[in-house]
Amino acid sequence: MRFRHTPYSGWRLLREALADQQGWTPAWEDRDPSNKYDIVIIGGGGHGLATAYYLARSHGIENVAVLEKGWIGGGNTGRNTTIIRSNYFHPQSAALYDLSVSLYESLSKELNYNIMFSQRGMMEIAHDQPELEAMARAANAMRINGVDIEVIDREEALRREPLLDPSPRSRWPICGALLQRRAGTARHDAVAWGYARAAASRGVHIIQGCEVLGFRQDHRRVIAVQTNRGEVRAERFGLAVAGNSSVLAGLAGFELPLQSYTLQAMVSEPVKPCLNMVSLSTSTGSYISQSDKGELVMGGNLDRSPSYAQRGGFRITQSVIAPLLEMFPCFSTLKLMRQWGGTIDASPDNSPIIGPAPLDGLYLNCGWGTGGFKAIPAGGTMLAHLLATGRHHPLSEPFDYRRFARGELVDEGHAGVAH
Ligand code: FAD
Ligand code: PYC
Repeated sequence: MRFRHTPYSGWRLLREALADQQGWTPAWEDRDPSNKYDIVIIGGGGHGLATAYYLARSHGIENVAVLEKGWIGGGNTGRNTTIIRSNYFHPQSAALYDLSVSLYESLSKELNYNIMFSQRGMMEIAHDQPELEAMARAANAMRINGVDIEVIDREEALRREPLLDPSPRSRWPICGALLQRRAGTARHDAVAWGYARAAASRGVHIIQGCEVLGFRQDHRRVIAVQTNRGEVRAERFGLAVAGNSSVLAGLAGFELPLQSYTLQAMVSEPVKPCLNMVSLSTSTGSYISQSDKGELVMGGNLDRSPSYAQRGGFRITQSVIAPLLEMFPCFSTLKLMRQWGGTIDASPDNSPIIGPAPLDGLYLNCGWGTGGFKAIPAGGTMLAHLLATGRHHPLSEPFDYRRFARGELVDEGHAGVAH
C-alpha cells in the first residue's frame, strides 16, 4: 500500500520526533523587537494576543508588537481551568461576557485553529433550599439581561451528572442548580496559539523573552518602554499583564486598585469519560470538570494572602478537594497528579478594568481576577477598539477605572457568581 504523506500522518510525527522537529513550519515567527511600532501590547497572554489579532483584523493596524517576558500563554492563560460562561449578574457584565461566549462559538473557524470549545454546559449547585431560592432570583435578573440560564431541580441535576451523591444526608447535599447550557470549556493553550498564529500571519510581531522594565514619558505621555532587549517606541501602548498589573502600573508611576493573589488548580490521573459537564458548588467555591485527556480538573477558592507566587499549597488543595469528594465520593480513590498556581489580579468589585490609564497613550486591560479566560475574545476586542480609536467601545465604558472614584461599581462579588 502506498503511504500518503499528509502533514498529520503518524509517520510524519515519528520522523519529526527523531529529527528534532526540523521539518515543522513554526506557527508564528519569533521576532526581535524593532525600535518603533504603531502599537505595542505588553503581555502575551490571551488578552494581549487577542488584542493584537483584532487590531490587525478589525482595524487594519498591523504594525503591532506583543512583548511577552516569558513565553506566550505561560501566565494565567496556560494555567487556568478553562471554564467559559456568561452567567453574570449586572447588565454591563452580562453584555461583555455574553459577547465573549458568542465570539468563542465561532473562534475555531475565525482563527482556522481548533480551540476545542466544548459547550458541555455548567451547573452551579445549590446545597439547600434557601440557596436555591437566592440563585433563582439571580437567574431571573440574568434572564432579563438576555443570559440563557435555567433553574433545575435536584432530580434534573442528578440526571445530568449521575456520579453526584444523591444522599440527602451528605455534607453537601444536591438541592438543585442553575444551568447554563451554552457554557463549557476550551483548550487554553490553543486559544493563545490560535490568536498568536492569526495575528502573526497579518504581520504582528510576537516577541517572547522580552520583559518591560520601565516606561519613558514625555509630559505624562508614554512614548517608549524599556525592555531587557532595548527600548521600544510606539504611538500607543496596551497593558494586559494580569497578576503583574500593579507592578507595571508602579513602574509607570500610578496605582491601580488591584490586589494580586494565587489561585491554584489541580488534576487527577486520567480516567474514562465520566463527567458530562462543569459543576461548581457556590457555597464551597470548589468546581470540577473532565478534560479531553480524561483528567478531572479541579479548583476552588483563592488563597487570600496576597502573593505573586505561581504555585499552590497543600492547605488550599485540601480545601478544594474535600467538598468535591463529599459531592462525588466515587472519586476518593483517584490519585492527584499535579497542582499549580497562577497570579490573578482582583479588583474591589470583582469586575475588570478596561480603559485609558491615567497617562496618555497607555490603555488598560486587567483586573479579571479568577475569571478572565472566558473573556479573552471580548477583552481583546475592547482593548483593540481603545488602542485603535482612543475611545471606549460602548461595552467597555462601565469598566473604566474611574468608576471607583465615582462610586459606580459593577459588583459581581456580592451579586453575581464571580467565583
Ligand atoms: P495572562 O495569561 O496571565 O498573560 C499576561 C502575560 O503578561 C503573562 O504571560 C506574563 O508573563 C506577561 N507579563 C507580565 N509582566 C510582564 C512584563 N513586565 N513584560 C512583559 N510581559 C509581562 N478564568 C476563567 O474564565 N475560567 C476559568 O476556569 C479560570 N480558571 C482559572 C484557574 C486558575 C488556576 C487561574 C490562575 C486563573 C483562572 N482563570 C479562569 C483566570 C484567567 O486565567 C485569567 O483571568 C486570564 O487568563 C487572564 O489573561 P491575561 O491574558 O490577562 O493574562
Ligand atoms: O470564572 O468560571 C470562572 C472560574 C471558575 C474557576 C475559576 N474561574
